[in-house]
Amino acid sequence: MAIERTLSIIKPDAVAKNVIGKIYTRFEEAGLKIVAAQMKQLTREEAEGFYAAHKERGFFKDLVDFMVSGPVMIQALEGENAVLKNRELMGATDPKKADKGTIRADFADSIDANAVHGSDAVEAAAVEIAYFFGK
Ligand code: IDP
Repeated sequence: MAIERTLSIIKPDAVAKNVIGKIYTRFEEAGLKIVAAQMKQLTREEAEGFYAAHKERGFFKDLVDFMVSGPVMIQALEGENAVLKNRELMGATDPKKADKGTIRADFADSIDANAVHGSDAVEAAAVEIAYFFGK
């Protein structure tokens, strides 16, 4: 299986709940290494640029408002099959639909405040990692 990298963001709701360590433990226990990390208060421009693919969606403004509502913890994760593995750890976008034991089922409150972001493909991961960490 290929060694991949993926971008993960612990969103403002989960940072405020003080569960960064618990989420990091899940990454580590699944064999994903944290190879870069930064805690950051996103600007509106950064949040809008990051989610540019969603800019025509009705929830875009709410999504940006939420992403700038407090600091986020951004990390690049590396490991076998990292993109899919992280998506499995995260669970479905809507925490009500997320499988038991996933990060979103355990730590998220709603589809807006859903605890984590994770790249959805290897190509997207490369773009997203470069967005925050450069080449
Ligand atoms: P993902 O984060 O599971 O990859 P995406 O479809 O890429 O989900 O959506 C990005 C983010 O936009 C979601 O994590 C969620 O916070 C927000 N979002 C997606 N769909 C909705 C919605 O229908 N209402 C409100 N927020 C949404």
